Amino acid sequence: MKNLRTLISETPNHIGSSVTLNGWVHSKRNMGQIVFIDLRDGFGLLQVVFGGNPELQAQADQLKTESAISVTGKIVERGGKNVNDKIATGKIEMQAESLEVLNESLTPPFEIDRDNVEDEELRLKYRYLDLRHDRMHKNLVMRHKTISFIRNFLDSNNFVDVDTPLLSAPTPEGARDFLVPSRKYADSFYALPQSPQQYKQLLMVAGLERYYQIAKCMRDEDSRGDRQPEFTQLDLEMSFVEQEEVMALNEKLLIELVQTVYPEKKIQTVPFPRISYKDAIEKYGTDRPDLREDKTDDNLLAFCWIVDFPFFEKNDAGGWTFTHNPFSAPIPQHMDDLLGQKNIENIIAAQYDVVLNGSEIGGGSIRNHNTDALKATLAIMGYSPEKSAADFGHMFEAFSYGAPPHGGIAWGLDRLVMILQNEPNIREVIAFPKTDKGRDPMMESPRTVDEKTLKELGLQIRSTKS
Ligand code: AMO
Repeated sequence: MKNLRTLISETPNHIGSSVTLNGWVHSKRNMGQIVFIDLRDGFGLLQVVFGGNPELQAQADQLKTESAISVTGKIVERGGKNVNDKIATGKIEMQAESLEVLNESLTPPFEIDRDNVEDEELRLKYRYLDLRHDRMHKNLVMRHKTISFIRNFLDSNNFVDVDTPLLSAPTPEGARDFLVPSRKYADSFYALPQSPQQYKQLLMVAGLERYYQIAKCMRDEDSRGDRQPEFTQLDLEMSFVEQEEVMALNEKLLIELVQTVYPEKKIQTVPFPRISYKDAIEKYGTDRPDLREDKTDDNLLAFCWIVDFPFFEKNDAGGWTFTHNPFSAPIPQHMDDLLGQKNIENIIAAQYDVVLNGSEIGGGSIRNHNTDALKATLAIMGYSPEKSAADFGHMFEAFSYGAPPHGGIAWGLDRLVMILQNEPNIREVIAFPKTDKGRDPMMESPRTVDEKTLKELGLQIRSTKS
């Protein structure tokens, strides 16, 4: 009978026994008398030795790298000088007794065990091979550990994970919406959410009190190193809270996350420094300063909070627009100015951003839970009562049923994991990202669709040139 499969990470517990390993041919060396294979599975790497059996050796010599194989043999200790301290299983090896090729691989378009492949298009076209690389594999595992820690922490703090719709309504949240044409309502569109902002506030009206979600957000904006059209937030919202409580909970979560999942890293200053927006701009010329005392240290984390943001700023047309989102409240002492629509340039929002090593990794605010404050915000921005009602009528209505005071935050999870993993851009920590031109070369998206589909949706392409 065939052995049950053993994971490579478990092989040190099987010295002296015969086991079966499944995995990929990481590399192969033919030394004449002996063929060596480095076998890789999802959990480790082990040297497999084919010697003493010419038939088996010839079979091993035929193996192509990256083929999926199953190999049975005895786990033995390596002789002193053959120990490889670089890998966890470097003190042992397998003496192969039999070999089965489960699926042969073509020659990969780039070397899996390489330091870097410059061609981003090629990497993304063959992302499933790119992800076989140890560094990429680790990035996904650490991303998972980070999310898993967050979930456990929030779970033990009475947060409820609620998923909210992806087919939503167009909203003026700041970026451009991705639209989804509706077949049943041929002149109408859903929009993919830029964030679950409105839903999470509606969940507060619904009495959830503490909500979170690892949420997909879609924004039709140009990609950059730290920006993707589709990204992931840790989104959370709390009822009956003030700014201090939201900040304290998030600071605790970030500190415990680092201590548990990244114990080798050092947080430069605890509690996190708090800097007003005005001071940050004056002193550092940016609202996301990099406060690290030693920028060459991969393991140094300099968090800070940026607070006291101006609520409004002038837009290109000379009118007022919000700096964060229209749902933010002013700090309590500026509520009268907001309601009276006066002193607009001096109104400070109850908003807080969390910055890490020069990157904005999160932002949130206390919200306007009463309709008058939200209406005043929209009026300052030049919305007519009709336009306000058309865009936000459902929020006004919801808030008029005893909406509790509430506030929250969203972290850019990809950005946080990028920094924790010392990666230069967020594509390295996202399994299937888009290129910097917003394309997926593997799925070939976006794509054109046929005439019949367009017709069903009531759409007509006017021109392929813009
Ligand atoms: P905001 O728009 O500031 O707030 O987003 C929160 C955090 O999400 C990250 N982020 C992005 N990451 C990758 N690609 C992008 N295109 C991208 N855009 C934003 C940033 C940012 O700090 N609903 C509010 C949150 C709230 O008020 O609770 C919101 O979405 O790290």
